[in-house]
Amino acid sequence: DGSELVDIDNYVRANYVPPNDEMFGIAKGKNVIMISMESTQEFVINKTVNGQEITPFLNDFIKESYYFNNFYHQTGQGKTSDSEFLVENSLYPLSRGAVFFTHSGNEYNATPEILNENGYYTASLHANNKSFWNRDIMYQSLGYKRFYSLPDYEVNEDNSVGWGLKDIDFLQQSVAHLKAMPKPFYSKFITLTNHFPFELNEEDQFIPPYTSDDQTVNNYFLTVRYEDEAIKQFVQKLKDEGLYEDSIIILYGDHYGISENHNKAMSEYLGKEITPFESMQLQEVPLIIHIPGQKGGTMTTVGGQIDIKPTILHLLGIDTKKNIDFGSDLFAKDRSDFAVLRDGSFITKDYLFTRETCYDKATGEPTDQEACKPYFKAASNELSYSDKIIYGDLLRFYGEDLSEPKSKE
Ligand code: GP9
Ligand code: MN
Repeated sequence: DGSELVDIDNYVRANYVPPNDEMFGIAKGKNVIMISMESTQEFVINKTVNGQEITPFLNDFIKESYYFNNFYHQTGQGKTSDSEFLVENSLYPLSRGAVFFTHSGNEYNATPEILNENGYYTASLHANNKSFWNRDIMYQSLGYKRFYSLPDYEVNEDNSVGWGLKDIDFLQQSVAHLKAMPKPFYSKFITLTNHFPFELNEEDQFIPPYTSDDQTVNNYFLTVRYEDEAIKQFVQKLKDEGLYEDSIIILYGDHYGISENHNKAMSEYLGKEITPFESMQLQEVPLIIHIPGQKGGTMTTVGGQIDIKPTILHLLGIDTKKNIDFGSDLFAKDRSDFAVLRDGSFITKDYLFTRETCYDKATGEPTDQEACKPYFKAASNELSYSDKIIYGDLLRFYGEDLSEPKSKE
């Protein structure tokens, strides 16, 4: 029965943070265009290679958007699929394997399902085989009305590289799909060109390459620069087609692209040693939310992908008080600065805890364990309660009156 959900429900209720009145419903009825930026880490934003910006478009776009610069990916082995899981369920992925494969038959209460109930059309768009990461099956559990996958795109040798259709072509071709959708729509785009090993044709290299002896890192800057161009052209097309003003645009990085195997070149690029503290800071990914008519600004709150679901729902004016969400609205005034990563590391306003060491964020140096101690319980509760929900398929009981003890038969 649902008794196992009672404790968890109490925990989530106790941690509920009410929305910011000034932001709640500010995008009511607007389309949602969300882009998962493949392997895009925060460290490239507002940075240069050989004096040239790596993300010139995003650097400008940030100035007219809300930009969260202390935002972390929380994915595990399920990589992109884990980020999708986090963003749309406000649950943590699993510590091993990909929940998209292992628990696709569970009951969920995901953003697409909630938005269907609120009059939205919901679609995911990704120019890859539909069964990759078991998406075709999992998307049914998440409530997607439509999955535009490989057969929905014109893919040939000229417009492909690496993993498949190039981002510029993918996003350009996708606009026709957007135009055909009933309004308002919630749409999620999953980019691909900036995927390891970051292959790119000569004609798509918009900046001169970085010249370390690490080819992966050198290539990464080029494919991030290409992705930036793809998003720029996409936004322009949204404007040309009259979709821009009626849509909020949400961009986030799905997970890291540069692993610790590349610390030598990264240390050279960043001009500092990559300590465990710096490795954690490299798990930051960009989050950009553009709302038409809003000036935006830089938001320094510490958060993660788990916070996106309540954030979006509140912007659209949808209440989340009864949801089993582990994240909280990033615009909420009373939210605590807190992000828990899947390996149990966590980040607060002033401290960062990883590999049994507590770091002072101001100095990047280890500090007294006592400073991190107050957060240990919360960090482990977050992960273990979320795991319980997934392993027990507990959202089957969501919506039942949990205060009524069920009679045993
Ligand atoms: C595949 C794409 C990339 O469809 O989402 O997956 P990843 O390897 O990044 O998890
Ligand atoms: Mn990915």
